[in-house]
Amino acid sequence: MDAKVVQFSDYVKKRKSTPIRRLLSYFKKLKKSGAFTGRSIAFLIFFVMIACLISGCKAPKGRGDKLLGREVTVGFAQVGHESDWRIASTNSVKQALSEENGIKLDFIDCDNDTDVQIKAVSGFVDKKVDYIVIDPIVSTGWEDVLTKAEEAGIPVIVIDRTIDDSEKYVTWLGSEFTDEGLAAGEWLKNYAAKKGLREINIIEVTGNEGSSAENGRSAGFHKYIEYEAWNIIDSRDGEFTEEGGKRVMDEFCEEYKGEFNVIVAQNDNMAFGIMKSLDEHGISYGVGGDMIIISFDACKNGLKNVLDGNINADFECNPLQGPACLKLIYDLEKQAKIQKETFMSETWYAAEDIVPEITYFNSMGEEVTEPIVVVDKAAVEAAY
Ligand code: GYE
Repeated sequence: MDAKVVQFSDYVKKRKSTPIRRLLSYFKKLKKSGAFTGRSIAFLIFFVMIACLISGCKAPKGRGDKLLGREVTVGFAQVGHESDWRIASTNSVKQALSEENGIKLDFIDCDNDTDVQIKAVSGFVDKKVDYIVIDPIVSTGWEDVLTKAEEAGIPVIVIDRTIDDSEKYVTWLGSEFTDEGLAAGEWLKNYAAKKGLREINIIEVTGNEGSSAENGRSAGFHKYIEYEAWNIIDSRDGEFTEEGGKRVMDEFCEEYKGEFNVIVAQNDNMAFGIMKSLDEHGISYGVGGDMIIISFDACKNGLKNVLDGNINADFECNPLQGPACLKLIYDLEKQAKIQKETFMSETWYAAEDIVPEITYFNSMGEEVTEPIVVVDKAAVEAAY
């Protein structure tokens, strides 16, 4: 047990024993004085009621009835540490699933290795943790290990990316990636119309193949490529990293120089690498440049680049999923009914005030109108 847990149990002890101790000392005094009268018994009952009320109400902020009544162990198999988004996700989960909140977290950074991730989950089952949280690197290959968790009676919570080949998890919490891609397509359609761009020739740098973030963003954006008959020059995997974005863009600059005018980066870190490559190849980009850059995530440095006019539009993906994940665990502890899916709310950002809003059919087939927020200093400040 480490220092924090000791402090926590000390606190519980204090809360429970104070009124009882007071009651016992009152009893002793009464016994000594031989004063067990009707009046003193009535006073005693009144005192007991007040003591119960006080002990019930005096819980400090953030705890009280949220306490789990037992230490809950949670194993979290995180994707890795490839991007600003990922770091924010890890911090958010670690902060929420803390000992202060009654949770002992077993965290494994799987470093983008799917075998490591399956082994991590299998290991959590062997360790008999109370819950398993998975952010799946890829969306397939899960049935066996999730069956093992189910047979051991361990509920699995999936966050961020989805698992598409097994139903053996209790709930999922994350973003609608297809909508992010659709929104990006609708924004580009409107932006190109306002700017009078006749030809759209796209270079796409995707995230890890097989991840639901990549699948969804590609599926959404490619609907527009199809409907609008835009040209897609090439598409390659930049693994969601700055180095990957730089490497792929270097290749594209060599192979297709002068043939493209739109670059889609499926996350901000790859956009940073892409911009480095464009600088080295003497290609201008952003507001007033030769390339339109579209990115996803909207992390702090991403939005700073939008504010500076380097990235034209950035479609947010919200990594701050820790508190909602904690709430799901509390609900499961209370055996409350929980939803199979929870969606994070997200904002679409742009550098210029040219497309104030977009209207499109989202992945549920609903027609939605959403604002495009022009980035200012406050938006950068508030970003993760
Ligand atoms: O966009 C990227 C990260 O799964 C939504 O993974 C996440 C993606 C995010 O590395 O930056």
